[in-house]
Amino acid sequence: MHKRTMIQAALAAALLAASSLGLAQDNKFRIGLILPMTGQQATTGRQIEAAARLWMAQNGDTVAGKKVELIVKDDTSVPDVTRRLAQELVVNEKVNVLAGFGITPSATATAPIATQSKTPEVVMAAATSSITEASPYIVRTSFTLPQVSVVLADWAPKNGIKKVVTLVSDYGPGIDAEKYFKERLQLNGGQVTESLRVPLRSPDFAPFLQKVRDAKPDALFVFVPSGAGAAVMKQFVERGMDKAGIRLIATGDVTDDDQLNEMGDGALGVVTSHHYSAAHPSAANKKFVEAFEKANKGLRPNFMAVGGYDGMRVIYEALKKTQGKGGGDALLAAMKGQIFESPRGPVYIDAQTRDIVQNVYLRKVERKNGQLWNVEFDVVKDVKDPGKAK
Ligand code: VNL
Repeated sequence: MHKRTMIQAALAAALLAASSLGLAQDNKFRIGLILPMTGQQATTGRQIEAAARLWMAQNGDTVAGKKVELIVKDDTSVPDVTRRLAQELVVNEKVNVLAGFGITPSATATAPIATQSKTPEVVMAAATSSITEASPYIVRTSFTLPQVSVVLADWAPKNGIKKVVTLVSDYGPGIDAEKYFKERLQLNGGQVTESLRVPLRSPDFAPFLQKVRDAKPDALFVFVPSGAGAAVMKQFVERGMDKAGIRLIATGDVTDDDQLNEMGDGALGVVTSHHYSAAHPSAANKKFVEAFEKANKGLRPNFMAVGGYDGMRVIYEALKKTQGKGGGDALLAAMKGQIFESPRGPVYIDAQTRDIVQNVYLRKVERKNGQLWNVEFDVVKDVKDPGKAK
């Protein structure tokens, strides 16, 4: 055997031994929550940790006779760090479930560890379509970029938007958004005339926006990850794009509830598609938003918080169903097919794909009671990830 293969085999054996040992050892149920708590994606970590803690405060920390322990680790959104932390959590801390994952590369870097140790990996944030295919132990409670992008590409041409330039972060979810938006727009008789990609780390939007100005499309379609939307919005307005008659349309990651209020009037009227708005008018969501704000000094929950909150529900329900006696395979089986009402609306975990099926809403930024909100004005129900159809 090659040295590398031997090391991998030894590691796989260690991971498996560690995870099965963990089962019988004590009466604890450990959730290893790996998130970006510092660095460019820190808002995502803050939202998800707060949501997980809210879930536990509301639902207790004893489930099926087990004491639930949340172990939070900061991966600074560096995938090598995510992988190392996941390995330590499985081998040393004997976690029963791995969860979190702020960005796609972190989720996929952990996939081999989930597979080898037979530990469910609950992806609460990352949203590239293919993530769930990286391991049969991955279950997702966030969303996918194809899921929300096709809905906007159906809306646009019916609303005077035919010629579009796309601008996305140059990695998994951005490439998904670009591809699925473009294909669907073309199918609907529209056209993407140019596809621009900006780096994920410290992007400078100015030169790209200048290109868009010169191209004079009906609209600019944007995807950037949570936390980066305010910068795009600011530069879009500063460069007078809206005055030049170019509309901004985007996935809801751009008009992120975490930052929306700071974006100011420049954001008014921007139409986006997404699976969650803090303004979603349901009793369940009202309760969720109020409780979240109360527990976090007025911080408004965003779509990351909802992915974390629902992820905790999926884990708790699986623990209940297996009566605290299940290993990774039993937990995974109990996660598949779960159906429930989320603050975002009705959802289920597709048993075949392990991905979330949910409503996708069209929303417009409006000012209400002095605050900016993504106000939903239309909905497409039970949208499956289009990336899985092939
Ligand atoms: C991803 C997708 C990350 C959408 C995001 O924010 C987001 C990802 C941190 O898959 O990396 O809004």
